[in-house]
Amino acid sequence: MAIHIFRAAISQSQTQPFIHSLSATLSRIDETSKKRKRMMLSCSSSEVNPVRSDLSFSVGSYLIPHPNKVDRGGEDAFLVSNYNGGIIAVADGVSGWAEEDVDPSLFPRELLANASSFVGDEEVNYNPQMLIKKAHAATNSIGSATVIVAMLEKNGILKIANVGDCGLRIIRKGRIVFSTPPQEHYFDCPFQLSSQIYGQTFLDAAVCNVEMMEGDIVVMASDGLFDNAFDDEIVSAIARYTDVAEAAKALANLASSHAVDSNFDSPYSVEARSRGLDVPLWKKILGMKLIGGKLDDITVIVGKVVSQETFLSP
Ligand SMILES: [Mn+2]
Repeated sequence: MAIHIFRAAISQSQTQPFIHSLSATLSRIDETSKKRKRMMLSCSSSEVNPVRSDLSFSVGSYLIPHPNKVDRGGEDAFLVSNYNGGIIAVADGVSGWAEEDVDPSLFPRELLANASSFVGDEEVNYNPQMLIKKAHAATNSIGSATVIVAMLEKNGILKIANVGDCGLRIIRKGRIVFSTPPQEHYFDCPFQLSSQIYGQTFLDAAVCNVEMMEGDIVVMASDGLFDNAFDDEIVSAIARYTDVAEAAKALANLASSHAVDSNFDSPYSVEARSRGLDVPLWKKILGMKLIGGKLDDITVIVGKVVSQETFLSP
């Protein structure tokens, strides 16, 4: 209940620009504005101590490197910060740089180390697109990476900026209510921030804001999860865990088991076939098809939205 009292304190004009146009979100705004009116009446009594309910993330993470890259820890990087309501980010180093004798893990790691140092920056102003801009500008390593950043405001607004094919799902009451679509030039070539002039920039980021509710679960991951696990599998796995660290580990293990399974018809193989990629014709005639998981680094961050009541001095 406290959350509604807090919402009574913020005006419609302050919240409206942040609202993402999800129908689920919109119906909730209507509901909230009715409750807001009711709560404003009940708050008017001088005997009631004001209570504020801040939303924040409870976060668990898990990374399983590509089987051939275990010794170097893989080429994904991730960031978890408790600044404000919480910041989570994943960057996935583009592996093609290994052919140029460049360690593909350097760029994403430096990118997110820089992002970590800018989380409270005045110019960033708690805007994930600006955080990407500043972190990218400060990165000196050669290489490139896809990156996704999500920042939760204490009022429940989740701000997301995404360049490439890392992704994020929001699960509410056992259903996915929001997904980020991947951005790519062509199959298997995602948008990417780069040390080179031809790469994408913060201006290419897909940006959106979603109003979160207490109990919502965010699953943020590198493509290693989404290429190997379907959304319904992710939702079922999440439903089995209350602990976010265990949930992240379970999702990473699920994707990892599919990645090494040559008989699993993964999201990656389904997508490849839909783009016209398949086994040679003679194999097709024998009833064979392109199938199997995709070996990759797998990084999973699970964030649960929790509320904390703050009793304010009268
Ligand atoms: Mn990857």
